[in-house]
Amino acid sequence: MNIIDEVRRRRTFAIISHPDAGKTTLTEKLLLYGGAIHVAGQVSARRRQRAVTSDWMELERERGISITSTVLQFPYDGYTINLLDTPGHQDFGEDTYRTLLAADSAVMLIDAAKGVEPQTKKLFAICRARKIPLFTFINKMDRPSRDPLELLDELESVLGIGTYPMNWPLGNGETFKGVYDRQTGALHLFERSAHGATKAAVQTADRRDPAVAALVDEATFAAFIDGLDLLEGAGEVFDREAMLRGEITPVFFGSAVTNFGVQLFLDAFVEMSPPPVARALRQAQGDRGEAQGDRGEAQGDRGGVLPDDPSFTGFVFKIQANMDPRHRDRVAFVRVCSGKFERDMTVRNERTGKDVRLARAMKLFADERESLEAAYAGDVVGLANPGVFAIGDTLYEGAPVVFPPIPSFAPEHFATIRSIDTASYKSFGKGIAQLREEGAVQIFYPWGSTRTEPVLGVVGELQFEVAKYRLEAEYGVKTVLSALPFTLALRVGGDVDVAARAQLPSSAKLVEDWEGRPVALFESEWNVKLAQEWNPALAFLSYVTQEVVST
Ligand SMILES: Nc1nc2c(ncn2[C@@H]2O[C@H](COP(=O)(O)OP(=O)(O)OP(=O)(O)O)[C@@H](O)[C@H]2O)c(=O)[nH]1
Ligand SMILES: [Mg+2]
Repeated sequence: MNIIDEVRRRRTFAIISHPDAGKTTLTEKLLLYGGAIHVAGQVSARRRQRAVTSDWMELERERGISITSTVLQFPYDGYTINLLDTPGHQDFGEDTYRTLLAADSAVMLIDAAKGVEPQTKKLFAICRARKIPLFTFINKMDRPSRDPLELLDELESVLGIGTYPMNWPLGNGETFKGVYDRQTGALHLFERSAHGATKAAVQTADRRDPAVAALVDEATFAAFIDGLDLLEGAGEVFDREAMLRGEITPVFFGSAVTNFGVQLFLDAFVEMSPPPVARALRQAQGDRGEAQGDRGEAQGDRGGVLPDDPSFTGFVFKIQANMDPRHRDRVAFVRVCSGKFERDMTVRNERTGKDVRLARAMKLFADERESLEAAYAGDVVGLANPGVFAIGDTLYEGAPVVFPPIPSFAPEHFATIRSIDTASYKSFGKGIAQLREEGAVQIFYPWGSTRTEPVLGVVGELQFEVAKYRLEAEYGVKTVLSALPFTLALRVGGDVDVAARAQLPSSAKLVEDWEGRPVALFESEWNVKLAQEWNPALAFLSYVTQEVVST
């Protein structure tokens, strides 16, 4: 098969939503119907029950929440699917943000009882900014739900996106009996299987069949028929181009936990969702833009690197250590953007300018991995990372290219962290370095210190807890954290010696970042203003590399 055919078969998407809408549960069921697993696990598995595949981290299983995004690649019906399950909690929003950069489309989950929730709104804004196609799955229909028409209205009014229901639910909660597929005109009735752990049986029937009316009470049936009549009366046709531009979203109803509507969704999704498209390059006026060379110029007007360009390009969007605790490995996640990736190939890392031989490449399936021979645009590849890759690195063969930088979020919470046991100091240092490399925390040190007591900076406080837990579970280091009152970290621009002697308000603190650059920590904007007045030769600059739609 040639590159064009391979690219056409790729579907790379992220599942996003407010916490608890059922992303990990839907992921598990997509794996089940996709034939990638045979028995689905539960998010909060009791002992001896199977736990879900994508929440592989011990703390995730303990808490029943997702903390880090997971990549699952599997074949389905002639397609190669790269499914990215993301955490919903805003404290892990930076990880979700980076993962969205690797996706070509997104599936937005809505809890049918709750509608559009705050975190969903923020994640939607990111998808909108990237103009990626968005699919909507209205989940938990097995529980008492809001009126489906009202939910569609809310998507339109709160998010400002057009909706096109692909199917329509019959009942909700106890009365939820199935969904009517508007494309085929078949009503899919489902039976609840034991804990939804295996595929549910499906029968189809005519929607006006008296046997269908007999399944539910009169009011439920009437609401179902009325809703459908209203939709069909409106006479809208599905506009695929508008979907590809992110202007309308196809909507599916279902219940991930009981498997209702999962197969229908999967089949429609692989057919409707887009394969990888051209990837934008960094703007030429950017500081390293000149490195784009011939390819950037030649393709600039075509919107960047084309997925079927024969030369390999890709970028690192995530780094994760210890997915396999026995091997203490460090893995860099690379999104392939063009060409053919082959094991043992040599590529250039644009940031370091060095050539790297990619000897250990992996196909990713949560914490499991297989060795990989080849990959194409859309695929996410795991590379063993002995410290040569960082988040945002562009890898390429042939003419130089640079993908846009991956912005980091501004930390808002700070704490000093100390290893309780001085004997474990080496492991402590290793753990801290790794968490920094993953972007799980930001690390600062008191200015000019011996770098023994780091200051952690995080976007959300749960990240402190994860750092502490992982240092102990993965590096055997018990730590104590002491909260600091700062809320802002600003880079100090100007002469370094002047910065070192800067006159700061007593509540502020001068620290250095990992690279040794001066950074000032402040409690309030007011203090930043004072510092600026007192030090006219210095500039107090945002620590983040680029403005992002903050989650
Ligand atoms: N009744 C019902 N419960 C569901 C359904 N889907 C998921 N749940 C439950 O909702 C809870 C949260 O599910 P998860 O799949 O972990 O949600 P998530 O969106 O991945 O959550 P985070 O990753 O932490 O943001 C779990 O207890 C699930 O069993 C559903 O269709 N119906
Ligand atoms: Mg989850």
